[in-house]
Amino acid sequence: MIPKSHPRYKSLITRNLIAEGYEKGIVHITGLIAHGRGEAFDYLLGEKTHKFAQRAALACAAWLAVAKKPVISVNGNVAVLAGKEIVKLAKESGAIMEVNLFHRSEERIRKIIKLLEEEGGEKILGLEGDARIRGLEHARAICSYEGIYSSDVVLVPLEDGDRCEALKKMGKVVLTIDLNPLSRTARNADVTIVDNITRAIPNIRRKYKKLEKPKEIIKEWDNKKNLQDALNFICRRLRYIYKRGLFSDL
Ligand code: PTJ
Repeated sequence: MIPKSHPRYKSLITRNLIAEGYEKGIVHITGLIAHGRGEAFDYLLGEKTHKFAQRAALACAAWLAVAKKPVISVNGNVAVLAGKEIVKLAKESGAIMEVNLFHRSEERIRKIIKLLEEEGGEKILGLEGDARIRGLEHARAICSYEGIYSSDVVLVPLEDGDRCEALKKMGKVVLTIDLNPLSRTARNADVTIVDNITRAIPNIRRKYKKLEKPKEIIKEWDNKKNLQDALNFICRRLRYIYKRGLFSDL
């Protein structure tokens, strides 16, 4: 039991979710490594949602609103960290949920679908595996025809860079959530929310509910500039701490 008074309570609880998810066979073992990388970047961000993440969440909501066939891709980490919120976002935005795994296994897909159904999710795709993401080899290319394959806009949080690129080449609008602004996924997506998924999904939902003039938001969106803002923030923060020797503040 982690005491609520622990200064890193939230972070430790989130870490436990990932560890339990692994023990239940939902999170892939490499999901633990991916989580650690995410934690490191969240540390640099001060574990807060910044303006650049707010702006990207708004752009993401705008794309979900104008999409003809929006799909939200769910992997092991996403399911345990934000399953409940993803189900709500899918319902509110009319998006289809597809369990789409990098390390594909039917057993894990079934477990993730069950988890999402327990949170109220319906008609979750993933098991069909009747289409392929073009340009990728092996099982990581498999997807659902009715889901990712025929989508126009796809939200792929915590995604692998190769698959993000392949989805772009298929002509999809790719929205992502990635704490690492330097990752290939972050740099290739149309909208990158540099924030923790635990904060980002509720944030997209808030923006979606109050959304006005989505087409204008999309027209003005500049993902590269926004990513640069995220990087600049991290650099400024590190420089500030370095200059003042306030290492305990980091
Ligand atoms: O369940 P599977 O088989 O589909 O596998 C899922 C993982 C995450 C293991 C797989 O997609 C993978 O290996 O991803 P990568 O290439 O490690 O990329 C994950 C990205 O997500 C990294 O850039 C991390 O910094 C970032 N990340 C990790 N945790 C979070 C995060 N971003 C936002 N919120 C997080 N909590």
